[in-house]
Amino acid sequence: MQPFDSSFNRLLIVSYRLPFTVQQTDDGTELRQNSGGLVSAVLSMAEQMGQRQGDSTAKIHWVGFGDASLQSADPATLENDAFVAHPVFIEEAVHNGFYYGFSNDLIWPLFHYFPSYASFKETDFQSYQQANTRFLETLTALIQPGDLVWIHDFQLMLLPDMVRQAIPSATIGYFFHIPFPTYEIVKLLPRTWRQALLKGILGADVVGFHTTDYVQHFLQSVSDVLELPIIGPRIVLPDRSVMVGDFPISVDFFKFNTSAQEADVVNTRQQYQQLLRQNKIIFSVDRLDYTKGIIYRLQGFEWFMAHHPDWQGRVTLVMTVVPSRDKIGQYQELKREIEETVGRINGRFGTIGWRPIIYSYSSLSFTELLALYTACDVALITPIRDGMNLVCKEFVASRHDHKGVLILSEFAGAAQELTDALIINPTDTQEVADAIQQGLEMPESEQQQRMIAMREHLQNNTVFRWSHNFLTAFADVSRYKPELETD
Ligand code: GDG
Repeated sequence: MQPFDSSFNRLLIVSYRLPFTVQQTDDGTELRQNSGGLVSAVLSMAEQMGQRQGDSTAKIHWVGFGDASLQSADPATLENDAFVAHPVFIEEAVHNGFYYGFSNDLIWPLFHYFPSYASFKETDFQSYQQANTRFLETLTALIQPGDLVWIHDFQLMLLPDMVRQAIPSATIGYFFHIPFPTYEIVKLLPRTWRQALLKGILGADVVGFHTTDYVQHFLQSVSDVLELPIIGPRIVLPDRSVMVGDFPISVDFFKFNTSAQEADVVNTRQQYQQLLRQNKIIFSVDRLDYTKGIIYRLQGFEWFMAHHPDWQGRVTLVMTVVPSRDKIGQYQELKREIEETVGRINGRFGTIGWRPIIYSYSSLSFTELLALYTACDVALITPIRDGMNLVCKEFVASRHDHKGVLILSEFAGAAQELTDALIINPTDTQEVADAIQQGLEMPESEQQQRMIAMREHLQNNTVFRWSHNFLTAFADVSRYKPELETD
């Protein structure tokens, strides 16, 4: 990768979550850094920008919500070798309306094509505005000339324009991690809300989505709602332009590839295989969420069991559901439905010596996750909608043995890239069942051929390339003169 032409002094990341959580221990405050994709990408960007860990002037400043654990912490302690955290404190009632209300009860279901789950409340929109303003206050106290501000995700759609109004010369990037839906869905938002949200995003210089479809949907919404001219990937405003592009996020390929070969992962994998008595393993893991298609997945597995009795006793579905948002009624109901369905399938097909589904409602350690990625014969990933889906990319990156089959929903952003997976429609029970059969019976030579192609793609398109490409887009923006193209 060519180093990007960086004239930025500092990187200011803004996202709902901070890069670490704070734990109070007997010795004082301990920071636990998250290992998610965004944190890895940002660390690598810091290196690319010539910054060095341990150099206090080169740390990355990260603005995010200050949860209860941060409220009692001494602000001077909120930094580690890589990051300085700037918590945004928001009073509980406003946070509830902003986060649980507008973000998770309206934008999340609506933008994942679940309009009937969406709750439209004026008070939630007001909380969303107030919370975005709180982020602005923390940010404006921080920004210096030459900084690059990179804002993330659907909780902060109003923030780019708020920053633009406060500091017109700021350099601002915005990345959207969930699907951007078709205009027909955006139109369900009240007119003033959809105008405000789109105008909010257009405060950025560069706006990124995972796929070209999301880019097209966004551009069409901007054209219809705000009636702004669009030239190629650029939205033309009176005084500047906004560059919109697809930047598919990815994983740290080398980390997964290498860690999957480490002794503790290999040992854990062997233990699992022994426990399952060398049965074939189908694996799935996702947060508890109605977007992840967990019920359809179970129905596909049930259909497969019913129509392929020769596989009974020879295959196990290991399904981990990671607790998430389980204080919300809809999620509690989904959990109940999943557990009822698992119980029914196990009751229908199980025997004294064999359980078709091993289900757990818990999270896995990194070692356990890698052990299951590498132990399984089939990874069954069936979201009804997913902006990208990193689990499928992590599975492929872990398969240094070139074995295993990926079954992937056509509605995950990743399906645009991982075309050598068995691509299915998750609501088509029979298609899912057929893919399970095809995956379990696929000759090793075909597994290898498909896996190698997908691994090559991921090796060339890591999370580091994602952030690199996003930052490189700023060079085009600064050179672009709208009047040259509109003439
Ligand atoms: C949003 C968008 C988009 C999961 N279970 C365990 C565990 N995980 C880790 C995985 C993966 C991450 O969580 C999940 O990432 P996804 O991308 O699949 O899904 P979301 O959390 O919904 O993320 C999504 C993403 O943003 C990035 O833009 O791809 O579409 O919805 O990294 O490994 N990790 C461990 N134990 C678990 O049990 N250790």
